[in-house]
Amino acid sequence: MRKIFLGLGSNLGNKKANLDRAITTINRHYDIKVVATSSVIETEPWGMTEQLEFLNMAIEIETELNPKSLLNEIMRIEDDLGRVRDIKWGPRIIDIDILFYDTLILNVDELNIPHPYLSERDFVLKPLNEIASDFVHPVSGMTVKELLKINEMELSK
Ligand code: PH2
Ligand code: MG
Ligand code: MG
Repeated sequence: MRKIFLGLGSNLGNKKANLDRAITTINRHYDIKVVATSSVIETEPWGMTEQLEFLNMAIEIETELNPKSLLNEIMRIEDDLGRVRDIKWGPRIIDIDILFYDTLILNVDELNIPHPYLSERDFVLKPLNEIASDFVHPVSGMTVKELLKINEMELSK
């Protein structure tokens, strides 16, 4: 079975409700099943720091959709949940990112898998480590557990 992981984030409105709705909506999709969910963690904004704290989590899904179709479906779900696309890395009701699509490495236009900033983001690695600690990053060859450890060492410098 292929291992596909998504990262979820929200920092506008009722953040917990937004994450819950996202999971419900994803799971209701005819060709996507949510098979694992991490806990929800509160995180400091990364990249653009002048904004509200986020709630973040990671989930594992099963789907037969190819990466491009999966991205399209995810963007449609974000739109349905009221996502407005304006500032890069800015505040959002819901953000759903493809983190890993099994061992696939893909960089075309707006679709970059594995997620390009994954290894630098503790708000991704921490929840992901709960459900995918031994998953191997197909580019670096390191497990999520190892990436989290390195990330924590970098942050404590
Ligand atoms: N998402 C961003 C930018 N910064 N910071 C946190 N803590 N959590 C996020 O999900 C997040 C962020 C762009 O997608
Ligand atoms: Mg994102
Ligand atoms: Mg996104």
